[in-house]
Amino acid sequence: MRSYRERKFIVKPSIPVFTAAMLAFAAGGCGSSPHETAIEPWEALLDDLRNAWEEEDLSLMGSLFREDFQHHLLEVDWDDYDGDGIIDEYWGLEYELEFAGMIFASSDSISFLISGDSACPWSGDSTGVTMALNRLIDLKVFSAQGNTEESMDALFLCRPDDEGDWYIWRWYDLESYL
Ligand SMILES: [Ca+2]
Repeated sequence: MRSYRERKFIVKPSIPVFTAAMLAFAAGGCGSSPHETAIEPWEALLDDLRNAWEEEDLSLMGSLFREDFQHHLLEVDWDDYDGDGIIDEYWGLEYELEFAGMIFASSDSISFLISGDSACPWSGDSTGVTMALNRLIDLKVFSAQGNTEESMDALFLCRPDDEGDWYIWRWYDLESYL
């Protein structure tokens, strides 16, 4: 796997991917539920995503996704990650874990903050079971070789699998600020 992520930490403006922006628009207008006391399954997933990153726990991270998981990248990050000669606009579970493992291997500690509380049924799923969550992610990686920071708007789509267990189905990078 190439060391692609360094490019992602480079400070430069980026243009949101059109389709992802449309998805964000479709997910707009969602309300939060400030009066809910029990944590919703999709919120628990994002809490665990944070824990997996900060505790550098690939096992936990792997439990948050399924085989059909897709992480859609900003256009500046599109590349031929699997070497088949075709530019990849997203990657799946295997590359998500490989990417995280690469970051973990080179870091002393990681801060992975997720902010935002919107959640609503995703308009792309007529059954209404898939939840759309817009979040701001602040990722800081500390290492002896230097620290890196990334701030990213992202859209997560969460849904239950055949067993009824919730998982992160899609992750869309929408806009990078650092
Ligand atoms: Ca490819």
